[in-house]
Amino acid sequence: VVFKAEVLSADSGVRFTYQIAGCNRDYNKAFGHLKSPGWPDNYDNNLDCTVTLTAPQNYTISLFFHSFGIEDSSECTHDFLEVRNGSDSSSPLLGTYCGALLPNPIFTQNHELYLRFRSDSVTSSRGYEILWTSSPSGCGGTLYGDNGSFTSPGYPDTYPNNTHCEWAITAPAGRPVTVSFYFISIDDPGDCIQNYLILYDGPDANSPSSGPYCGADTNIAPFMASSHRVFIKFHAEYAVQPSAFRLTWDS
Ligand SMILES: [Ca+2]
Repeated sequence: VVFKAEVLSADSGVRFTYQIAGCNRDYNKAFGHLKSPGWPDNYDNNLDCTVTLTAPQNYTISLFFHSFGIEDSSECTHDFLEVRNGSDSSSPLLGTYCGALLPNPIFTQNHELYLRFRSDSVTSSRGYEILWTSSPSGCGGTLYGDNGSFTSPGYPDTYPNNTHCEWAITAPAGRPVTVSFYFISIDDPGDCIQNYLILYDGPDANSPSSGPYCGADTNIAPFMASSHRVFIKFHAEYAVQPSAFRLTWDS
């Protein structure tokens, strides 16, 4: 804003008021990052925001909660985030969330999600940071952002037999990515041939690789990439034992 006055008299003045434009959003893309209004500050009172995600036709969406804090109340009647599988408020309800516990990821059966975030007139909290991606193969996709997390399909439940997922992490240019093994339990006889996770230091599977990883090692050192891009391949022919993983990244 530039204000310029040639002549000044005693009762001159200018005053501005502003308000944040509406918080409704519609995204027509395959991946993205959702933050509550005002993030990383607490959200405001009296918000009612709807967000629709529309991935390409024939894709399914994975929604990963990375950070979460919404005023807790019985049955989430005060503040809440509601997620529906479809394009509007009458689509099937997948969940209504509040409190401080990180919700489990959501995996849709189609390419549309409807989210509504509502806050009442008192008590706010820090809000949420959510990552979403989509792909035509039921799992995997592009993961964009300076930090985030993602999981095996169905997490925290066991992934299905014959699962093959590929994720491509892209952080802002100039920010090398570090991937941490928050939780990993990949059922395998020990040779990591039928069921495994491989990380690549670059944009695709032609880049130098790290792994394969399998088993339930709780002490795997973080994977430090040399650039802002990491490619991840997960392959599982079967799971006999309960198996799942969750990885996080920072840059
Ligand atoms: Ca509230």
